[in-house]
Amino acid sequence: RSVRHLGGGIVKSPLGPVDEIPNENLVEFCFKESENWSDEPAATCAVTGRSYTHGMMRMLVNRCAQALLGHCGLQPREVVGLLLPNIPEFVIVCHGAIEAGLVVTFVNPLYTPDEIKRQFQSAGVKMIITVPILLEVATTIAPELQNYRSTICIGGDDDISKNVHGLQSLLTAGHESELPGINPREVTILPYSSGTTGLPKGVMLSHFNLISNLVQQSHPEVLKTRTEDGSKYTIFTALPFFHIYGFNSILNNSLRSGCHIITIPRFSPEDYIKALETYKPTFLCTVPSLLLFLATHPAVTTEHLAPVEDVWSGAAPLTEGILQKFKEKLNKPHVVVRQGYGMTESSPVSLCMPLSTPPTKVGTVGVPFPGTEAKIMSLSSGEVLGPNEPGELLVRGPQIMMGYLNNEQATAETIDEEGWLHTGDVALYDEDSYFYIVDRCKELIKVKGNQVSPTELENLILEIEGIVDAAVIGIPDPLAGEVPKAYVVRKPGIDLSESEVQRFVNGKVTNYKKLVGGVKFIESIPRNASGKVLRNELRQQ
Ligand code: 4UW
Repeated sequence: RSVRHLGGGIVKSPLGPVDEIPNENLVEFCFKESENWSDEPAATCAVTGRSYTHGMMRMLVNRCAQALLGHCGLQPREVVGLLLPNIPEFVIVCHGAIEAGLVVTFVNPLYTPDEIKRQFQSAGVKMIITVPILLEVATTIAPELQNYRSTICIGGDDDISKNVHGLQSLLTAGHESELPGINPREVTILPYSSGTTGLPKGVMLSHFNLISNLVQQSHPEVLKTRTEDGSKYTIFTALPFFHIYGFNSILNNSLRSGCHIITIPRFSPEDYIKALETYKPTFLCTVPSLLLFLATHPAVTTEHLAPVEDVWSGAAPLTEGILQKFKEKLNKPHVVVRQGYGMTESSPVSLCMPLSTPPTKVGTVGVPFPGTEAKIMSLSSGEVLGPNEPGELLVRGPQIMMGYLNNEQATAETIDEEGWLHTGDVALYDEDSYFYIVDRCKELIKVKGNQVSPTELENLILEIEGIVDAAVIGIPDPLAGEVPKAYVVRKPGIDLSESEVQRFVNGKVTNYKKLVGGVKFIESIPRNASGKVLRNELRQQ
């Protein structure tokens, strides 16, 4: 895709260029200073209290890397699939695999077996790393993955009959092997995103992409990692490490800066509140639906939030209503809830509110990250627009992905010849280069910050006998932000109800993809001349 530059121009980052990006692999970068805080806690599970110091974590990551190559026989560049909740050991196996030169793809552990299988087959997974409660799912999927080697179970035992290694025995057996040299420009993680259209695709992010975003994030106007008295932040997140926000912006940033990250394996109000009480986190990383929970749940008190000095929100639009309710509960006027804007395809952050954001910039997602450029392209004419005119947001910087795995066409449709990532979000910027996300011009639906691909749900609906066409859109929801709703065309005379369609789909997908917005039979799906669904027309219905 090419862009004509007429009225407007490129918005450079007011934060200046990015510092030099070290020529290292992600693990070297994240643990570079770990000796300085070797005995301090790196990660703690709030439910069980299991905890690792930065020094222990560094050592175990290295041991895991050696075992993956030496004992498990994986070769550098092969793909490992993580089927894991947020637990401290995520770091041992994920960063271990990365240090071994392997490529890591992670999946939502609450996915259905079919959803997991599809991603792992697409990514070419040779080993699944999981926990005892998901081991059966992993060993059922394993035979359907080509050239599969073995499964690792964290907190489980060796089981030769099922080709399973317990992590503990791998780490204690003293497997030694030489770790490979790693080219930081090669792919290291493969999260999945449906981008602007179609099914979820593997997003190839290199060490360089991820480190760039961490260096950009460490700009003093962007990130604080120490409290007023100089102690390191305690960072609490319920956001999953299998999503790029949790993985790079939260987990890797916490490791790199010597902070203490508190994890819970699965969100529940009780566990979340208990973690607030026990660990008194200073930094909360959130999405709008989590802020809404904190603001409105009667068991969350202002007292619980008293230690909080910094709050982030991103991954979905933050409404003024939610923000105000949360600020009332927090009752700390000096703490600003800072929004960031990111995408899996940009490692993830490209815009964020600097610490000095004036209070008058209500609803902004901030300015381009250091070393990041942005511009706005007219949806109708393709020309580049000036301030206060809404159009598609394009961003460019060192954090932009290498491309989609095995999908040159989708890559070319998303990153143009000049390196601009076409985000599929509609935005505008003001005279001071503050950006505002106003709409989405891509198909993507976001439910509580989670991606839902309409194509995936439409394909499932089309599996039902007697259905000829389907389109899924997001409709507004006060709790989730949006929920999926299906418009369906059935063959005349067929005996099929709307609730049967809903039940069929809901039985095949994880919770947040369910057709909570309902199913509606219609005469025909509005499409343009090239067959593209006119989603706005459906929305207006
Ligand atoms: N406002 C409105 C926002 C916003 C938004 C994202 O699942 P993905 O691919 O990725 C993300 C990443 C979000 C993120 C990461 C790190 C970070 O620090 C931060 O801010 C604190 C946010 O969500 O979905 C990408 C899509 O999600 C929407 C938008 O449509 C984007 O294309 N989105 N952030 N602040 N919408």
